[in-house]
Amino acid sequence: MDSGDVSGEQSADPERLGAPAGRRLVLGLLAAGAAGVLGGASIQQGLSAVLGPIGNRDPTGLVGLLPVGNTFRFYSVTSSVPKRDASDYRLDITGLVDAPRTHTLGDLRAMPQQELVRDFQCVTGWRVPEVRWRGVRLVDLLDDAGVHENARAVRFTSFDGTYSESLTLEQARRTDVLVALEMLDGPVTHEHGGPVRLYVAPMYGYKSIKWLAGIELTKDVVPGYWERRGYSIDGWVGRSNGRDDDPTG
Ligand SMILES: Nc1nc2c(c(=O)[nH]1)N[C@H]1C(S)=C(S)[C@@H](COP(=O)(O)O)O[C@H]1N2
Ligand SMILES: [Mo]
Repeated sequence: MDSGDVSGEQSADPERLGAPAGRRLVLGLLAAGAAGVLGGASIQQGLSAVLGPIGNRDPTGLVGLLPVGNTFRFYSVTSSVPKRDASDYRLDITGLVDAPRTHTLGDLRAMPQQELVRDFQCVTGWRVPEVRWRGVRLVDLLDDAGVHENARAVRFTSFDGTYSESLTLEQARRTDVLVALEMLDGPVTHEHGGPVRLYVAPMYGYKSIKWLAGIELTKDVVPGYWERRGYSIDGWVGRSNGRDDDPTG
């Protein structure tokens, strides 16, 4: 089975990894930038390339302040993830539903698509503004399967075999929660969690599970991977994890 290397926020909470080395590197890069060692567009490319791995474990929050351009980091808690495409991708909808479903990529592409242009923000401090997302509204998939009255939450699993996430049923029914087939004006790439990932627009990036494989309706919320390691179950941007001011006041 073909396997793609992705690395990033691996086994430890990025906010708890040792600070000193990261801080030294960050300050060194700031100095390099200030001295004009790099020029023009190459500053962004150079720093992005170097900062990729550092950004994944940025306990200082300083990386988020650097002028590195608004780029994504690629995160995975596993060292490799199998590749899936239209021939073998499946999305299972199970649990407290009338009609469990298995959708192929073709099935999902044939459903009505919703487009959203929204910022993407990781709780560790980086943000990519105005990303274009396209996919099936999660609520449409839930309605199609017929959610039981006693279901209160949704559990998401990944074909990386390790990551998981959760939403309350109320959150899952929001129209700005997508089972995304496209981001950044093209199919969701393998590194970004393709062919299908979740996109929870109003919440921090960790809610947007990559390599989505399973949607299970449950009685209660089952905390996800990072939530069992200290992140808030409700990941509203600006209202949790103490990193941002609440834009709603
Ligand atoms: N399967 C899986 N999904 C995941 C993660 C992960 O490690 N594995 N990391 C989460 C976090 S913390 C963030 S910020 C985003 C990053 O998305 P990107 O890798 O496309 O930039 O994915 C989220 N979804
Ligand atoms: Mo994140």
